[in-house]
Amino acid sequence: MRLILVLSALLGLVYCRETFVGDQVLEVTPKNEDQIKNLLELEAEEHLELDFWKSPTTSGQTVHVRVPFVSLQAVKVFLELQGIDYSIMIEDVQALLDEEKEEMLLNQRERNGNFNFETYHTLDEIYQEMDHIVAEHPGLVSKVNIGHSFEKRPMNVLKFSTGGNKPAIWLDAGIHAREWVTQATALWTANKIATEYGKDAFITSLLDQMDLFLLPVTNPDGYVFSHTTNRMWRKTRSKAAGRACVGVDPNRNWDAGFAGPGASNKPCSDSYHGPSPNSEVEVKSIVDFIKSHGNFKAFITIHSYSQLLMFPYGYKCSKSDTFDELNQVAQQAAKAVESLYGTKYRVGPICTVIYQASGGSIDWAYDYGIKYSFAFELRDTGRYGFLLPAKQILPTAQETWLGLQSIMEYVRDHPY
Ligand code: 0X9
Ligand code: ZN
Repeated sequence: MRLILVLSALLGLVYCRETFVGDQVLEVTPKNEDQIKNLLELEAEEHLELDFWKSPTTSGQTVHVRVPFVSLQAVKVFLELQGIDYSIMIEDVQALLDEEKEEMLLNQRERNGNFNFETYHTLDEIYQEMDHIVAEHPGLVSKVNIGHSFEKRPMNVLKFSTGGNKPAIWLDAGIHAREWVTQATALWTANKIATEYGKDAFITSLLDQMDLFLLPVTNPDGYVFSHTTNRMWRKTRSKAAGRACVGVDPNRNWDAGFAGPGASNKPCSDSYHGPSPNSEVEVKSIVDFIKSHGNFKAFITIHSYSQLLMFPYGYKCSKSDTFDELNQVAQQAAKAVESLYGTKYRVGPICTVIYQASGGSIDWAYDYGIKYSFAFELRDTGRYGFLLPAKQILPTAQETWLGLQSIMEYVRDHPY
C-alpha cells in the first residue's frame, strides 16, 4: 500500500500533477486576540504554502487550512506552542481526491446514454451537455458566447427566453475553479428550467416575464486545470510578463473597491487582485455583456462552501441603502433552502458574514445599479469543504433551487 502511494506520488511529479498525499485540512479555533494575531502571522508565512480554505478574520471565526504534508509538523508545533485549539478536519486530502476520481470514472461508465447530473464532469462534458440542452429546447434555450477565457476557451452562457428582450436575471457559477459543486448545481438548474418550463408554475411565469442568463463555468481555464493538474486551483490561468505566478483571483478583480482590504497585491496569493480592474478577460467579458444588455435586474453568483447567502457590501463594512430589503429577501430565501433538508444558511452582507473582500462581483453589480445582487456559498460547512462528495450534488442543487426560486420570485414581483 505504502509503495503504491509513493509510486503514485512520484508518477504525479513526473506528469507535473500536484498531489496532496498526506496533506491535512485543520480546523483551528482561536480563543483570543493574541491567537488571532498568531494565525494572521501564520497566513503570511509564504514558505509553508498553506492554503486557507477559510481565512483568519479579526473577529476570530474558525479557520480552515490545508497544510501540505511537508509543513504539517511545523504548523502543529506552532499551534501547540501558542496553545491554539485545532482538530483535523480532513485526515488525508489525497484520499478524498482518489475517491472523487474513482467515483467519476465509475459513473461515467454507467451512464447509459443519459447525462448524469449526480457526478462531477469535465469542461468538455459540461459544454456538450449545454449544447444538448439547447438542441432539445430550441424555442426556449439558446447558447450565447460572451467571449473567451485567457486560454481561448469559449465563455458559454445559456439564455432562457420566451422571446423578445425582457428584463433579465444573471446567474453564474464556478468563478472559483475548485468549487465544483457550483458548476454542477448550475448545470442541474439549467436542465431543470429547460425541462420544466410549461409544467412548473413558477418557471413558466418567470420566463413569461423575464429572461434568464446562466453561466455555469465562469472560469473555464481554472476548471480544466483543477481537473488535469491541481484540484485545489482557485484563480484564473492568466500569465503576465514579469509576474512570478500564474492567475488572478477573479473575485477580487471587479471594479468595486479594487485593490482594497481583503485582496492581495502578491501575484502568488490565492486572493491576488490582478494588475487592474477587469484585467481578467473572463471578468471583462461579463462586465461588457451586462453593460451592453442594459436591462439586468438581478445578479446572483454561486460559490462554495460555507452555507451563506450574502449581499453587498464586501469592499466596505457600512450598510447599503437597501440593506433592509435585501436582508429580508435573503432571509426568506435561506428559509426556503432550509425547508428541504434542514441545511442552515447564515445571511448578511459579505463584510459582516465572512470578511471584508474587495473587487467582488456582486458589489460591482450592485454599484452598477443592479439592486438584487446576491452571493450564495453552497454546502457544506467544512467536513468536506471544496471536496464535497458527488452524492451531495443532487440534494445541494435541489435545496439551492428553492433559494434561487424565492429570490427570483421576489425580483419578478418587484420591477424597478
Ligand atoms: O472569498 C471569496 O471570494 C468568496 N468566498 S470563497 O470561499 N468562495 O472564495 C466570498 C466572497 C463573496 N463575495 C462576492 N461574491 N462578491
Ligand atoms: Zn468562491
